[in-house]
Amino acid sequence: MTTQITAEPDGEIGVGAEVLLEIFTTAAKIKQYDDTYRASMSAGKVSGMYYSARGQELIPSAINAVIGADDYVLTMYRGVHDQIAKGVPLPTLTAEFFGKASGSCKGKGGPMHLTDVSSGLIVTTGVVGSQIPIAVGVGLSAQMRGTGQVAVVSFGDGAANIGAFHEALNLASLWNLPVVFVCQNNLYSEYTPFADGTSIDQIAKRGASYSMRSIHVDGNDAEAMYRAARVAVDAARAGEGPTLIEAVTYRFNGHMIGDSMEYMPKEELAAAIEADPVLRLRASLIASGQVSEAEIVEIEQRLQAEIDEAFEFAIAAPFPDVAELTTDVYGTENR
Ligand SMILES: Cc1ncc(C[n+]2csc(CCOP(=O)(O)OP(=O)(O)O)c2C)c(N)n1
Repeated sequence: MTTQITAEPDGEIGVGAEVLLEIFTTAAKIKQYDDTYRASMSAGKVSGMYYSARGQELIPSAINAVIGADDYVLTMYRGVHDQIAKGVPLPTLTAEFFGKASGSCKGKGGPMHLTDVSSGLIVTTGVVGSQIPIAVGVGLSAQMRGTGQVAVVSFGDGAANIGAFHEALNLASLWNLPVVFVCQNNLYSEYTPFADGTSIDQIAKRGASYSMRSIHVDGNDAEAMYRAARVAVDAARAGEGPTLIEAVTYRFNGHMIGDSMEYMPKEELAAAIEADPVLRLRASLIASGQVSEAEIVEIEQRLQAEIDEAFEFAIAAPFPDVAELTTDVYGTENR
């Protein structure tokens, strides 16, 4: 297996206008959902924990254009973009965020442990990096069952510094598992800049050291991100083992809502927002002449109606009964 780090994923892979529109539609849904969530918090309509992934939308949107409904996604507290891209229905997603009984985990998972097995979104975790070895187990299961399914696991640059990341990459490579490791490097780990907490300039180099196909890509470039996902998922499905993708991106908001963001240089943040990947893709789609602005506006209006409906449903939904506290504690109860 290659130990070379690919900077430019296979340029031969064509990315047609239809695929780009699909990526844009998913990304716009994530962006608008996030905008609505933060506006609802500011207006005092909703409260609780929320980890915005604004700025990172194109990564799961491009991956979603490659994987199927049967494939698995594992993510973390900053996982709203991964959850929406995987197709978790917005009403059950939003109700779970608000801790309501009609949420995907009956309100017991909340934002940090949101799971929706029927969508293939099988793990969200608040314990940094703990989803990475779980993905190895999920990949092993798919391999043993011979289903051709792929497990895609997202995590941040900070998570790539925990021991479990290294154990997971080692085993996945050794056992040739169908796992795609996606490091969404947003250049900050909580309040620590990437270079202050990581001993290497590219996380992708660590994949190469585990004899793993490794790709370093601009996660804000829809075409490059699609090619990276295509290479990794096709290889996993073909029995050619795991890939580590390091997708470089930037988060537009603080680690969590209420963060003063003093550790992020103002000019750096302003430049990232100026280069908003969703708006850039929107503009390039219109400029290419394949889609008109009116068609894009129609998509955005349809998405907003869907989002507003989900928020109204979730806000009005009841909280779980206190008797529910002791149910669903053991998996056997559901069998
Ligand atoms: C095991 C563990 N250690 C520490 C924390 C506290 N913590 C929460 S988020 C975070 C930073 C993670 O950064 P990164 O993996 O880069 O993800 P990002 O939030 O940037 O997307 C830390 C250290 C935690 N939740 N779990």
